[in-house]
Amino acid sequence: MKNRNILRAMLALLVIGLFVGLAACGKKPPQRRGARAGAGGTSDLASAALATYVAPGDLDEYYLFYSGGHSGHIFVAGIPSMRHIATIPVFSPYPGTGYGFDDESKEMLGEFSWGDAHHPGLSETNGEYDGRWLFINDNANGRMARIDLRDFKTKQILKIPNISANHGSSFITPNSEYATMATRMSIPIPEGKYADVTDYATKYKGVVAGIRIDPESGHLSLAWEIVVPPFNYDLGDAGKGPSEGFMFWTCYNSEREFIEGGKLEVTASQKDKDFILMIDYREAEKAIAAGNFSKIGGAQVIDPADAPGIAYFIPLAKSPHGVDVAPSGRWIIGSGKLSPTTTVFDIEKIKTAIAAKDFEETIDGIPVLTYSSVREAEIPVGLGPLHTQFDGKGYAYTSLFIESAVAKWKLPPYDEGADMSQYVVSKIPVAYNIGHLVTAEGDSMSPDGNYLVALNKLSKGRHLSVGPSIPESAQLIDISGDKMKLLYDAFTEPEPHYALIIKADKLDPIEVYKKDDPTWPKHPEAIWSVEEARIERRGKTVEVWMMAVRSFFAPDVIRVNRGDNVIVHLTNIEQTRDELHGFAITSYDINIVVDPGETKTVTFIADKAGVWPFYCTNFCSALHQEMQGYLLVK
Ligand code: RUQ
Ligand code: CUA
Repeated sequence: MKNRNILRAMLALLVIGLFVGLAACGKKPPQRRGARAGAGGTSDLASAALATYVAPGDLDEYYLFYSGGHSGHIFVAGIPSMRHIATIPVFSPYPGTGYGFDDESKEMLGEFSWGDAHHPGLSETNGEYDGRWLFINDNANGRMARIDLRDFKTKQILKIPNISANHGSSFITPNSEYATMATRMSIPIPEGKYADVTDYATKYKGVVAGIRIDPESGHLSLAWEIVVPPFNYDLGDAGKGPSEGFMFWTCYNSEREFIEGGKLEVTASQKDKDFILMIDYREAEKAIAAGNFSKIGGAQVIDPADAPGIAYFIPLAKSPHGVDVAPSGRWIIGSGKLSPTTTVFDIEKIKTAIAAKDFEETIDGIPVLTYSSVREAEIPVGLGPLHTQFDGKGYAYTSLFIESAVAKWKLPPYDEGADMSQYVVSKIPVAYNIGHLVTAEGDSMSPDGNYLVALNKLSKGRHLSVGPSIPESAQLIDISGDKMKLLYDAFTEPEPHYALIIKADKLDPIEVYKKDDPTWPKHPEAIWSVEEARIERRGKTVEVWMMAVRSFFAPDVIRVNRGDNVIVHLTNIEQTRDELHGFAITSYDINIVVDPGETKTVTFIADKAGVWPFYCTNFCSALHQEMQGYLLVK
């Protein structure tokens, strides 16, 4: 850290020197870096440069995990440098790490070759990120995945029935008991059942689910489902502190209709209010234990009409998007996209209203709490409020899509009868049209409040042009002081939705898979010496135990007959960090990568006769080019 401060001071002198130099030289310089900072442009380039500069060899303070949207991946960057350091493939194959080519990852991907990764969720202990697992939802195919943060690899993809387009996911409860899932686009359930859209109001259903997380292994399994009216369940969050035990989802289209040709954007915005759905998951556990459910599509599904106390609706300004629980757990913040305000609800008032049966109406067995009884305040944050994050110092930050800005505002308490606009303390423009935003450890019970990343939907040319499809933009904003300051523009592949920021020292990833490490399951087909390398034939199956080490494969010739079923177990016996080997067979569409100490299996039919070289794809030594062999198919 001290070295870094010295470096920063030196850099400051350099930057100042550069400006003086430019001013002194009469010739007009080429466009200076930062000259077009524009929206959210910082007035102080030198201090922004210092704040984001991570010297060569120095390390970032935080990890940023951003979802890759329909690329199916998660991107990893460092903060404050915003340098991209890794891509974690989740729902889509990724040749760079051989993901989706070996038997295990292929099986995990199942019938799908892509997914739509939206909301990463970090495992928590007592409401704090514990750095064990990262979860992410697939908005397209009713799935959720778990990534192990010891090796940054996807370990499980769980598909559950009845959830159609899982968007309100994956939000994690304070001790990682559950992750959430929810239907974004209602359908008749189970999937595969037919009903015309003209029967939307009665035959289509939404479903929300609790996904159990095994406390030891992180393994995901379906715990319960609850059938809910055919609204569009959008964003979610898990309660904490006084709201622990509850899950929240916003929903739109409480008009519960899908009119052919009627444009959902119009038909779903008729009513003045939509809702936040609130689920008491301890009641869900009781209903399951009492056998109070029916089996639909293989899942245990609870009907709230038969389980009073399990579900409530909280009215909210129409067409809401984000719902976020403040660090204390007391305040539930919901934003209606079409209202210039964000609404703060009080969990204490919610509990009181439930106890007093203070309901406006009941929808499909779900009581609607009286709005005026549970609302704490409406804050005039600005146009198009979407998502809210927190700094741990009593402030909230709401993204304003239409206004292209972030509003910083104060959480309760508020003075009686006060003009609420005074609590919106500052705003910063962003470039442009912000969707999600994330603060350092912002979903935990003690956010750090140093940095905020604005995940913008449109960047409109704040980078070299790459044609009509331009990168996604993420802006790093300093929120450590009273005024928010723009520090840096970063860009990624399509398409980050939500992101999470965790302190770097909370993660301690492994460097190699140690040969005798008891904490990793031993691969049953691993081999560790040339002597163990072999090929065995059983009928039409040829099984190969192969090892890779700098810079050869053993065996390096595989002889088979056309039509044989070939199984290759490849172990990389290196125990040195970053000594990876690849195994690609030309024209066979096979490309696996093994990390040091890792074993992977690939099974294929040798359906092309001829001579097919295989080679190592990862540059591993000076003689990497020589690391090759032959698949001979007679
Ligand atoms: S969404 S821009 Cu998938 Cu989270 Cu809000
Ligand atoms: Cu092994 Cu290149």
